Amino acid sequence: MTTPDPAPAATGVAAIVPAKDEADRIAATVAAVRAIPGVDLVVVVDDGSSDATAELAREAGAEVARHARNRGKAAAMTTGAAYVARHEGVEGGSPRPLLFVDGDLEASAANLGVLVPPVLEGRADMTIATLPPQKTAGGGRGFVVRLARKGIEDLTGFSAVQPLSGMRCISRPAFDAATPLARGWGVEVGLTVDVLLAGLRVEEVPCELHHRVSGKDWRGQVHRARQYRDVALALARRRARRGLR
Ligand SMILES: Nc1nc2c(ncn2[C@@H]2O[C@H](COP(=O)(O)OP(=O)(O)O)[C@@H](O)[C@H]2O)c(=O)[nH]1
Ligand SMILES: [Mg+2]
Repeated sequence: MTTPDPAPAATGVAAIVPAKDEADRIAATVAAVRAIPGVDLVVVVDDGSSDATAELAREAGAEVARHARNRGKAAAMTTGAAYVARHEGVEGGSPRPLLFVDGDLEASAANLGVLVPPVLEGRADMTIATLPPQKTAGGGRGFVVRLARKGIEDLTGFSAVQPLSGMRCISRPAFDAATPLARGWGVEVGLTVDVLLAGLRVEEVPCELHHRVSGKDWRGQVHRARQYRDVALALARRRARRGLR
């Protein structure tokens, strides 16, 4: 008796861009992501935008999934992954890894190519981009970053340089290990913790990226407050699951 051959390894990745009101930046981001070697599908998930994000993404060559109403970043990522699963193009092969990309990176998104080979070649289960200092300073004092870093470290022993970075390439088994995703802005911390606790390998990779930095204005403050709430909730849930307080 012969054992069946394992499914051939995936040769491409599917990019997912969760986006809300990114009309100014989405076309440049999509164009840059489409040019990354190995990316064979770009799905923009328009999360109830009130601007032309969806149309501009489609014109730039992305496929678009829409939420009629805003449901948050994690829900958009889940919708994107389900879209990819429904349109899986690799006949009989392993499901493609997913490349998550924020919509506000514009041309610098092309530099995300470094995240792909470690996952496609099976050296890592999830790669995470770390960003260089940005051209403008952020408006926060790093409370959310420190909460996230310490929470991840306490649960897993892994010390993340940039625990909130949204740019990640992740194998499908690793993605499944983190499903259902932590809600809202807790999604990145949830992914890191769940993938590590599943015994899988996470690697941070420096990447030349530039995005819109949240400032000191009220929008920036509200964004950071929501992030703090969602990160704290994601960590609390995971501590509770392990019987920790
Ligand atoms: N799905 C979804 N994505 C959002 C929402 N708000 C922002 N985004 C996207 O999430 C990504 C990161 O948001 P951003 O404002 O750049 O946050 P920051 O990088 O943490 O300052 C971008 O692609 C945004 O378009 C939202 O309400 N829902
Ligand atoms: Mg950003």
